[in-house]
Amino acid sequence: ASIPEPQREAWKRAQAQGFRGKDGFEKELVRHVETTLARSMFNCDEKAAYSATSLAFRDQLILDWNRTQQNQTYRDSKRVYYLSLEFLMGRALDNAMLNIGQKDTAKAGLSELGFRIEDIIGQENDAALGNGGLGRLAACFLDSLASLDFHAWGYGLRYRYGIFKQEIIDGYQVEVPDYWLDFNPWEFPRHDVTVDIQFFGNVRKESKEQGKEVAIWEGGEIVQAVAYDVPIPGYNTSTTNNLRLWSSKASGGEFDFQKFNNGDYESSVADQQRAETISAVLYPNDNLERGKELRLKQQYFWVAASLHDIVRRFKKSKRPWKQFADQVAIQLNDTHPTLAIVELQRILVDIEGLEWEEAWDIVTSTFGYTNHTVLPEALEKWPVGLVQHLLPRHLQIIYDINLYFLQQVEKQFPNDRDILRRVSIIEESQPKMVRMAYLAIVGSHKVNGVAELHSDLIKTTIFKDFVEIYGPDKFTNVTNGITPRRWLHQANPRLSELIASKIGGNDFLKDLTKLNKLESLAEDKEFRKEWSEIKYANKVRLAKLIKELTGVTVNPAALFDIQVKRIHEYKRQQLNIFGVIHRYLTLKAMSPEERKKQLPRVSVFGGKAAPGYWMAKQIIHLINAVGSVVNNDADIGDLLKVIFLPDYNVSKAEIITPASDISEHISTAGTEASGTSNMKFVLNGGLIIGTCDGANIEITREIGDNNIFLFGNLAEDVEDLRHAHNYGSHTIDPDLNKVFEEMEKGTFGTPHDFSAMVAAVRHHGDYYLVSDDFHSYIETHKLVDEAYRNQDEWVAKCIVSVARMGFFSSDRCINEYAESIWNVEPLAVKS
Ligand code: T68
Repeated sequence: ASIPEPQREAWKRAQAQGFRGKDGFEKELVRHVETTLARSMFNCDEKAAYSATSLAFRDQLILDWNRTQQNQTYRDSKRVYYLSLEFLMGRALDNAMLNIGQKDTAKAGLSELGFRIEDIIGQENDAALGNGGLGRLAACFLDSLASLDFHAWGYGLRYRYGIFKQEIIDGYQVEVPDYWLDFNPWEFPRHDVTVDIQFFGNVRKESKEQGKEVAIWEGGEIVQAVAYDVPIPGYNTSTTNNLRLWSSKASGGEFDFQKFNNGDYESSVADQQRAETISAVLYPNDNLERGKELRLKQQYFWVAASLHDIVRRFKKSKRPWKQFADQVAIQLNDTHPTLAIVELQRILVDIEGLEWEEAWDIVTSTFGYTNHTVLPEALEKWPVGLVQHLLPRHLQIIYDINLYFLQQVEKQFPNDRDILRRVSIIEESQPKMVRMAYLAIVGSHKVNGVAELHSDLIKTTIFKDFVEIYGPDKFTNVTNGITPRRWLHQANPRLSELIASKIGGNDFLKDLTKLNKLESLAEDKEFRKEWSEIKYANKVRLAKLIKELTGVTVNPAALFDIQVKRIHEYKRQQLNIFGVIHRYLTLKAMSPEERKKQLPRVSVFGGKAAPGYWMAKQIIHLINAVGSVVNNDADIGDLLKVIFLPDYNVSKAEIITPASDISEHISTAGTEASGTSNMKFVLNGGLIIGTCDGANIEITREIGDNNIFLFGNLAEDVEDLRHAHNYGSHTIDPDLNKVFEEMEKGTFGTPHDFSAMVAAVRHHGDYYLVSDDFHSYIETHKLVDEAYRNQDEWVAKCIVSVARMGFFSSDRCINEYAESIWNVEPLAVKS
């Protein structure tokens, strides 16, 4: 349906143009208020100003976005498809303004019209389509892919409800639904891009010519997938990539008219609602899989729609199938999209008529799989019966994949029967289970972990047998990274500006290793002063947020100690709060004179607990209970404040991260695959206290071990310690025991409320090694206090650390994926 050649000149004369300068921006803003929104200067509130500003910037983005998409089609180069069930994007407007390079223009324009840009930015709901690190990583990757001019698309689900909003009521977490779509200018419904997705039904075999059999999957029900596209602007480039999110709808329009006309109105509406349920809500668990049918439906729905789209795009190029993997790289963000492997095999064999081996070759060359955890409770498994019921043909294909795979293993290890049981994609348990990680490994050409220690651990523990089978080269490491655009430039504009002014411009935002030019300034007194002033201002900004959200006044001159991340026993917020209680008891035991010599501290916590994770909710309750005692204790005053910031999310992280003096990354060694907030905090000039876990180890290597506070047992000793707890003796650290005794006295409210947390350490094997690490944790915090007293040295440490953080850009990370897994190169839009 393209415009005929002779008419294209007229088209070009009429082509849309972006706005220029402040006046151009104001004109567009007012136009959107007055026409798009049908309002006027007499009823333009901040929400309306936000809407109009977004629409003005959206217009700019669309132009680049269209050009990028046309260019990518025209060049017909290999594309990367990033399949993730979560994209934790946060807000889009600020990011769009900065990436386009027009934030100052907007600021001046808005101010002339009577608005403060911060207030306008603050009107936007976060796009919170993710739980934590895994979802935020996907968002950082999209930013880097676009900023580096890679031809890449993200595919995800358009949840009507993102991660729940957290309220704290009487010290307990209460979940409130996150209905975020009432006005979302950043998405484009593509009602013309739909895919019918089949569920249930049965499989029939039909004989074809030469005794060939084909499988026909028929019956069951159809749900329609509708595409919603979100533009992803690169920084300082016109490349604007696409994130396609699928929304579910009853097939055949609003509802079944046949039923409706037969008078069965209720059931036609019920069908519609059942279809819409698929994309209704994000599952709020991080690092836990609960095996719910609706979750499997979500996975297949999204995977099938995405693959249909990818295959359709490939077929337009009229290339032979054997070129598929030269044109398409699909990265699986964890095992959630593993059914894509089965679905592509089904398309190639059942629909396109390829032979099994030829198809399987294409499939395995196409996929890469990223693992994000070694925690057994997070490894996905689906009951065979459930898969059979929902996706009968897919189960057959899974069995065939497994059969071929096990035959190969048997040939390779003829005298080892047990290995077949161990590596089988089907776990022979009661009920039988499909092991998704194994399926993902067998169906991919590369498997990667997300930090060095983690990638080593998966090779020696959960995937050990597969290293024997495939050899070590199939397994690799790509250490995570973060985008410096959002996590430095956007979150900490003053620091970004200071750095730019000292090292000769903004280039570091696209080549973060350029930060190393800062190192020589660590000894510069004047520079250190400017640096400290910015940190202080960021702490004032956080103190204001704390006051707003909790009513507690904190002193910005105190040491800010922050732990913000999902609440999980393995992340050990309990260790932190036990440490805070210990500090409180120590202060209480001091004379007033002695107390005066102590360093004031603010302990900040934030993070959501999965709604069904009872122990995590107890931890939140304890933090709040300790806060209400400590914060109101006149003996203590400013010496210690304990804050639980409700509803931690991306936009709050942008305020919290730049304000830390020290942040906590204290997981039991070997449990946190990487962690990414550790990188964000150091990049913003905060030091960290942490265990030898995940990316902490590589951060230490980069910034130097004198610039980080490491403590605790090592991963290699964890197993023995756990064994000793269970079968030997387990004496609780005496200082920790005092903390427990205080809790049992009722100092922080009803002791019974916390008895399970105490028992987990004392009587249930202390699986997370809280007692084992307690002493070294407390001692290390003393070192933190001491170091902080010497502000000159402290600030120098911060500067040197920032200077050495270049490695942790998600740009480096994406370049590694591109080279070692996807085999793609960047291609900028021709201007
Ligand atoms: C995180 N995983 C890792 N999972 O815990 C973290 N899980 O160490 C790592 O830095 C990050 O991934 C990025 O690699 C998660 O965030 C989940 O959120 C999740 C969600 C659903 C099911 C299982």
